[in-house]
Amino acid sequence: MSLSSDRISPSKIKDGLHSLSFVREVLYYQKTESTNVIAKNLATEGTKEGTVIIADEQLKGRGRLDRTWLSPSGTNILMSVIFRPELEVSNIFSLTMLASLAVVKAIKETAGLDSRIKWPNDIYRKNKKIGGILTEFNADHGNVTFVIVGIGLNVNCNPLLYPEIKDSATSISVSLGRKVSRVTLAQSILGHIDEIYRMLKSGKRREIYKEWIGYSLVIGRRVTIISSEVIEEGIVDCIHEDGRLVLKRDTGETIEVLNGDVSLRLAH
Ligand code: BTX
Repeated sequence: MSLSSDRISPSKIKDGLHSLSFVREVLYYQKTESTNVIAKNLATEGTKEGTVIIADEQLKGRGRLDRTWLSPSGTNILMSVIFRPELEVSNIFSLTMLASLAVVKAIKETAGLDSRIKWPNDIYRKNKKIGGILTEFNADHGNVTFVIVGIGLNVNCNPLLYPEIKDSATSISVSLGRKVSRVTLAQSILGHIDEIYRMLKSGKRREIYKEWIGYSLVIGRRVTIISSEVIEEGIVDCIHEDGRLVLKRDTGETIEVLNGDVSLRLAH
């Protein structure tokens, strides 16, 4: 596939999305600080849900806890979506679930590859990170006013070029041995977002959760969880619908780890 055929443009993306009720507008930036920052600013100004911001390059791509999201220009999917769900803050994890499920399904649909979800927000291919979700929100009296779901997916990049992630990351093209169309992938992700969001709005949160949990990389696995200064080790017993992870320590005692300031490593 030539690079020019993989250029992202709003019209190319929107062309394949006629039947989607959710996607209202696609905004494209060749280079920006972070699509999540743009989306947050737009949402604060009142921009409607279904607005999608896509960039070819981010100067300050962000992960959780102010970490950096790396992505060479013009190779990957860097996308943020504005939602205005009728949701209590305690259910905000539903949007992270929705996005990770949409990404896993799109990878399968477009590239034929299996991937899994590593709680709380990462997409893994075998034991390497291929994508991540950054969910940020604004609330008023316990009710969500908007949610920004940022999606970073390694599509055609070679993670070996970045010393920081060369051992821990992979991409679709590395897994597949050939490049794939970012436009097709982005359309597929948005298609699945549309479908899953409709399920969420019609009260099918439990069904989304059940499907999401089926893709979990960590359930039943021995893990080390680093949460702030505290390190916990044990077997992942379950993950609740609201994102709480239940870890069984070797003593048999179970503890809950909340979504948020938690990173998780698979133990050897
Ligand atoms: P995270 O905090 O789980 O992951 C960030 C960590 O992942 C980094 O500290 C680094 O170790 C590693 N990492 C950085 N870049 C990559 C990469 N390309 N592939 C694999 N591993 C990497 C995950 O945060 C959430 C990332 C969301 C990114 C999207 S891109 C569009 C939107 N805009 C924005 O600024 N962020 C989101």
